[in-house]
Amino acid sequence: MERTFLAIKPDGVQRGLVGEIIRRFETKGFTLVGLKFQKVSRELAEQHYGVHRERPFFPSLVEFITSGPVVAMVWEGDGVIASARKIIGATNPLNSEPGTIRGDFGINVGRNLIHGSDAPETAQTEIALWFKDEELVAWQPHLTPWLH
Ligand code: 3AN
Repeated sequence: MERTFLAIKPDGVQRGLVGEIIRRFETKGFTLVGLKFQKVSRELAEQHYGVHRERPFFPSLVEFITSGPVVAMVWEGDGVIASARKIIGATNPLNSEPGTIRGDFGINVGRNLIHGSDAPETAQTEIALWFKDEELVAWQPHLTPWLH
């Protein structure tokens, strides 16, 4: 089953959008398999954004992602990588469609609320970078007996 890495960035946490953002993936039908709330070290930030190392905005990107706590998550489901990118919306919130997370809540490309892996290879790399195997929960909601 496909998995992706998502992180609610410090602006999403600061603005009280954690519940709203998680709700969108839950109600879509994807399965949460990993979740943690943490401050990001400079080392982790630089590894995570390694592909952007040469870009002019790299220092401010690292500065921002380490500036406050983030919610790191792994979500599972058929086609979750591409679907999550659609739910998130275009990189620049001014170009994101209404109905997407960035389209509904953002106006600034440097403060675009949430990160989502862009392909199977990056999803695998990012999940391994942010989570240990034992921090991920393999479960199938539809096979779990009703609890109420
Ligand atoms: P996405 O997050 O949509 O995959 P990427 O991977 O191209 O976008 O960029 C990673 C992050 O770098 C973005 N989420 C955004 O915060 C930041 N970023 C991208 N382009 C710019 C830019 N032109 N100016 C400032 N920050 C940018």
